[in-house]
Formats: sequence, structure tokens, C-alpha cells
Amino acid sequence: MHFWSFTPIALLELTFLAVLHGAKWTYNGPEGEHHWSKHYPYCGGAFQSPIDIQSKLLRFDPTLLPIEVQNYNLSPNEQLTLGNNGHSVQISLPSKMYISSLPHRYTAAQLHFHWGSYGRAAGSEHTVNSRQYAAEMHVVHFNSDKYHNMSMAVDKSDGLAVLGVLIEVGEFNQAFEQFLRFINGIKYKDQRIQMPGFNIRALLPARLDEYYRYDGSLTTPPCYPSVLWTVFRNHVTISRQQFQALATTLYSSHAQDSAAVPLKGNYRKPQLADSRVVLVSFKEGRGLRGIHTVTSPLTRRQIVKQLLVGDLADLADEGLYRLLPSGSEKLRVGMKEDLKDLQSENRAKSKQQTLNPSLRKKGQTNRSVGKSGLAEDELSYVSLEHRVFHQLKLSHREHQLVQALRDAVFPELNLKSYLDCKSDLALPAIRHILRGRPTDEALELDRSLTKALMNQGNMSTALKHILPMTHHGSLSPATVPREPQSQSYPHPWLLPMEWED
Ligand code: 3TV
Ligand code: ZN
Repeated sequence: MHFWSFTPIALLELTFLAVLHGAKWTYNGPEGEHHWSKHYPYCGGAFQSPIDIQSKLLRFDPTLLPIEVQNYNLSPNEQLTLGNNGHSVQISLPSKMYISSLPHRYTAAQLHFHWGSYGRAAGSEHTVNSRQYAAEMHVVHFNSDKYHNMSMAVDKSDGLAVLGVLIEVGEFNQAFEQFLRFINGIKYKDQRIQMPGFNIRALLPARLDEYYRYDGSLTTPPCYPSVLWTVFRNHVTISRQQFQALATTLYSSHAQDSAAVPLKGNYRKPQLADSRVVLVSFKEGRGLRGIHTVTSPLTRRQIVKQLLVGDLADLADEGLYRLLPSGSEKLRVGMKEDLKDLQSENRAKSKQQTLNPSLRKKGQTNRSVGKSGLAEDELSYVSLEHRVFHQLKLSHREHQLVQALRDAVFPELNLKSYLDCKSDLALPAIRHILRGRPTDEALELDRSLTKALMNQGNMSTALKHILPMTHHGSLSPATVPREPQSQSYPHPWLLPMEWED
């Protein structure tokens, strides 16, 4: 059965049962990653990790702050638990360690590794332009502002923040030696030992200000899409001997099992990025010329609104109600009245418009369907798209616009978010739309866009107080709109898309 056939409650129940009964999973064979979703349905769902961090997915975001970590320098007097859970080697971390530079406090829980095998030093989970590193370290943190512990946070969309460190074979690494020297004591599954604390910061690359950021998931079952991923741009190195120790010492089988199964190649393959973008905190160097700058949500809203009021007003003039899905009686009846209300509402609002009002299309009436107060859930947006497309094609008037909408807007977002101005329309998509407009108008909008972009840095801090936040408390970087979160309903954005046909 397909992932989307389940309700969110059923997904959680299935996952709960699988976790409770300890449904076995491995990286190869009949319980390998292609079979994970049988017991762990989220593994077949959206927002999965790891991903291949490709240049084409990158957007520079000047608002991304350097990562700041607190109390990472542990004293040798503090005991840490080093364990083999059959899937990885893990160090449990004290709750005084946390990330302080995210909108919530994310408290450290554990760190662990993924690696290749003795003959194949290629076992990182994240890849960069298809390059796989020898290994990868994950420092797992949970949102302690909102959740009491890791278990409460693990299935919440704003629950976890993981720092990913890419590891290459090269120079010897003294910090890694601090725990590698103990791994002979945890050769088999479920073995654990106590070891002295050390400086966990020394496991991270020197620069914490350069990183990739995206919304993703646990890379292991149950694959909850609950992780705010930070993958550092710069890798660290360990020596060949150190890599060998990691790759050859451990087993995923119990000490008493007749056949010892080596613990190696414990990485998941890259997952589809789908509509996601990867934000980057840095702009210069290593082939990053031409990288797009993410537009602030306000800028995007303003631009989308500008486009929207013109295009949809023209549509409505031609009888937008005819384009709506059948069964939307309330809409049909209410449309004219609503539009009248909106006209007067928008007339008042247009005085406050920040973008150049002359950008409105000629003959437009100033209205926004998303603000119409109509029961949006009753709409079938896929059907609406088809009807819009069909109707405009018939009218022979807006062919380029329709093409632009189809090519740039619909795939990247969906009509619902476009109409509601909730979208985080990427700059290229906006420019694409501009191409379908009369030259003078496009130029003018482009100028406003550039101006707005130049002010973006100043705007963003103030905006954080007034604009809706994503579940991660940051201004939404992804193109997929997300709903407000609640603790009791872990993944509302995984709901089947009610507004589709
Ligand atoms: F939280 C985790 C991760 F983020 C855990 S523990 C919770 C699982 C029920 C884990 F085992 C992981 F592997 C990861 S990971 O996504 O960082 N690999
Ligand atoms: Zn991991």
C-alpha cells in the first residue's frame, strides 16, 4: 500500500507497533532500506534524509546565523556512555550541551556515526554533488523548549536538530581517538561501557558558520520527518587506521549469536529532494557563482500578491466562478459578493502597498482570492488548475502567463499556496513569471523586486516578529507550505492533500 493511503493516525499506530515489537531493519537484504516502509511507513513518505546536496538545490540565505554550541567541552570527570546498538556506535550526551543559535533551544541527546567498509571508504549519508565521504557523524539534539525529552520530540515536525559532519580519510584526528580507543569494549550489539568526557566541539569542523540547511528526517527507521538538518560545509579528517578501527571492529549481531555480522556500510542512500531547497549560509568559493539568494517571505508575498491581484482579477472578470470545481455552490453564490467586499477592502489596503502600485495589470480589480474568506478546503485545486488552464487557453489571451504558471508555479508550490500568498516562491520562479509579462511591466516589477531584495537584510529581523513562523521557528525555507504544529498532532503537513482531486 502506498504511503499516502494511510491517515496520519494510522501511520503513527503502524510505526508505534513496529517500534514496540522491534521490527528488524538492516541496511542490506530482506530487511534492507527498500523494505523499511513496510513496517515504518514514514520511510516511504516525504521529507526523507539523507539527500544529495546538489548545487542546483542551493539557495544562499543571508539570515542563517553561525551555529553556536554550548557546554560541548566536557570534563574527563563526566562519564559518557559509549554503546553499540547494532546499527551504529553511539555516545550519549549530557543535557547541559545544547545549540543556542536556533530559534529554540535544542538540547544534545547523542552522537553516532555512519561509515563504509574496510575496502570502501565511502559511507557518508549526505553526499555533495554526488560525492560520498568516508563517514559521517550526527550530533542529535531535541527541541527542549517544546518537548520534555527525546522520545516526545522524535516524531514532532519541530522536534529534532541534527548536526552532520562529513568525514574524510586523511590526517589523524586526536578528538576521534578519545572514543575510538574504547570501541573494542563494545564489539557486539547492546554492549555499552562508560568512558571519560572530552571536548565534543573538537569533533566538529573549525568553521561552524558555513553549512547546508534543509528540512528532513531521521535517516533510520522510523524515518520521522522531524529533523532540521545542518550539514557543515567543511569536512573533518581521520587517519586510515582510525577509519579501519571504526569499519572493522564492530558487529551488528549479539555476542552470543552463532554468526557474527560485521557492522559496516550503515548508511542510507540519498532520498529525493522533491520540492525542497537547501539553504546555504555561505556564498563564496568552490563553484558557487550564480547561486540564487533566497528571497525573504515578505518580498515573496508582496511579489506574489502583485501578480495575483492582477492575474486573478482579470480571470474573475471573465467569470472565475466558472473555473471552480463543481460542488462549490457556496463559492459560486458567494463569489460576486465576496469579490465586491474584496474590492473595497483592497482599495483601502492598496494605499499601504509597499511595492509600486502601478505594477497592477491594466484593467485589474484589486482582490485576492486567498483572502476571500471562502471555504478553501472545499476547493479542488488540481481541478482548479486544469480549469484555469483550459479557460485561459480558450480565451487565447494569457497564453504566456498560463505557461509560466504551469511551468514555474504549480509544480514548485501548488495553487492553494499561490492563491493564499503563503508561498515561498523562489526568485527564479518569479523571474520566470515575469518573462510572460509585457516588457514595461516586467521591468518595473523587476526593479521593485531588486529594490526589495536590497532591503531584505534589514527587513528580516523585524519581520521575524510579525510573520508566521515555520515549525522550526525560522522563516520557511522550503517551497512546500506547512501548517502550524500542535503537540498532539505530530505531522499535519503529512496529511493527505485534501485539496487535490
Ligand atoms: F534521533 C535519531 C537520529 F536523528 C536517532 S534516535 C531516534 C530514533 C528512534 C537515530 F537513531 C538516528 F540514526 C538519527 S539520524 O537521522 O541522525 N541518523
Ligand atoms: Zn545518523
